Amino acid sequence: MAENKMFCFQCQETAKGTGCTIQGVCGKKADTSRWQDLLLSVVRGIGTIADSLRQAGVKTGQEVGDYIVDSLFVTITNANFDDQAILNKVDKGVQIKRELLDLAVKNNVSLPDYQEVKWGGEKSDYEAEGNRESILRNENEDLRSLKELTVLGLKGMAAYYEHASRLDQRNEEIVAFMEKALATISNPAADMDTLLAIVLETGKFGVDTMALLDKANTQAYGNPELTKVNIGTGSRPGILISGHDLKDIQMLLEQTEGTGIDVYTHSEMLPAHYYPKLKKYKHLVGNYGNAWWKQKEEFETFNGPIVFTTNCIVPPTPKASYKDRVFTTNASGFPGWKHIEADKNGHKDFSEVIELAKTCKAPTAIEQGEIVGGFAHAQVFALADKVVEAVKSGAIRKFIVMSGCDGRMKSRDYYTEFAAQLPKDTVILTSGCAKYKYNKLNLGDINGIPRVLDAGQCNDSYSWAVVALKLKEIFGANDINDLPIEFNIAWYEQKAVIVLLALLSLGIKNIHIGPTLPGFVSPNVLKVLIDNFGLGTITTVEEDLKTMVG
Ligand code: SF4
Ligand code: SF3
Repeated sequence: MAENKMFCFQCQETAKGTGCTIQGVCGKKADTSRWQDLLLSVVRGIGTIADSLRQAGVKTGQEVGDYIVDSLFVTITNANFDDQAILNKVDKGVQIKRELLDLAVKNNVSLPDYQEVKWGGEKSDYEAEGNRESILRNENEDLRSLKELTVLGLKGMAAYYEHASRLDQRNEEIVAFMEKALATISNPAADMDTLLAIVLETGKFGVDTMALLDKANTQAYGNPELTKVNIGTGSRPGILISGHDLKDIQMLLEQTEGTGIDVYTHSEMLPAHYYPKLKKYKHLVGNYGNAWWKQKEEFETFNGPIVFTTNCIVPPTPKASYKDRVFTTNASGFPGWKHIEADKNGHKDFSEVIELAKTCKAPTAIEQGEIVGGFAHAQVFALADKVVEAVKSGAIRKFIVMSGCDGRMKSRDYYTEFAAQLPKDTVILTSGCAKYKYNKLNLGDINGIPRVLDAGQCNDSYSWAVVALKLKEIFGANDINDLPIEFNIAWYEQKAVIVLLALLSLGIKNIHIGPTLPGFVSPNVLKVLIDNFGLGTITTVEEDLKTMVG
């Protein structure tokens, strides 16, 4: 068998469902994969040392937590393909680690002797350390599975934490947990029970992080409200903004106001339209295109500049006409694309993007019409009487949570068919880019309640947990699992992992995940998840309709 050039199994599209070993299906090269492995090893080292210092009562400062968060985010699927940007993060991490080691010596704090702590950080050893610290360093597949489940959950948590922190919401307990979890998975002696416990605790902190981001977003921009979003185009040049970071779209909207340039959202930025303090901008004209994986065609016809605030980037083909008009910011990056940095006050200057937009044609229309969204928890509560009445009268038989991710696999057509074939007395609760599989189907409404309720981005799955807990209270149910709610979650990358772990930590059982089970869950770990949580995958639309709706 050919030797592995790399090993990555973190997303749903991993080669053969087991792992990418030559090049990523996502386009990630073996070198990039090694530098990500190296960066993760530096992060584990820093997390372990910071955890020991914290236990000893020694303060480490905000820079350490921010570094851990940002570095984890950089390694999320489709976030950053730029080797130099990753290596710069490694350099910074080595420096932070040395400062923490000095702090430990000064305060007489003894540290664990794990490889991640001992590694000296010599540049000449980067390649060897990256190779040593690959995912396959853990030989036992069950221990590896639990460690990866933890770190992949931490990546999703880090992404959400970073968005919240950019809106000045931080939480020291979440950072402390991240450090503890990184220390736990660095420990070569950690056993199954210890690792299982840390996986479950990751879910608990996942809920806290989603709550933190919900607070950050709603305090900054108001509660999402029922909104119709135009999917057509205007006649002026436009800038397309993708990813999840609302602070970025806010700054872009402020800087484009009065310039004659329109702003369009793409993929996971669609929910920006639902927030009162963002939708007030008249030049936020619509949402262009679909989920991330269609970008290669859609960016061609958009004609103007594109700004990536986070994942999901698809590497362009050499012939792509748009490749000189793409910008990245935050944890995202791609070689050759200009990266916009924030100044020390968090401000970003988008003037280069705006000037470029002025030289571009208006977007070519690829669709016409509107889609409806904005059903986060506050908007659903505003309709609570109507919803409760519809459930009591039997007008609504079931809610199906279909949150999560979209992706390019043909098998995801399942979600379009499942949505289309759901009986007319069911309502889909969605969030994340999974919605693009069915949000243009015109599934109608039940007594004025749309049959697809979109809460927002993937992190807004939190809204469905809040709504479920509220319904439990209203209906006086003993158990959240007694409610007429089913979970049919589509996953792709690591934000969906933290959403899943968060739902499990809330006691939600019998969640179906698809289109396939994760490659990083070993058969024994899967058995634990099935036995304890009834976790399952999807089968056929007909079978699953019978199981979930009856
Ligand atoms: Fe493969 Fe997914 Fe990893 Fe990319 S992120 S290398 S597709 S497993
Ligand atoms: Fe989508 Fe990447 Fe996951 Fe935020 S943008 S849900 S896949």
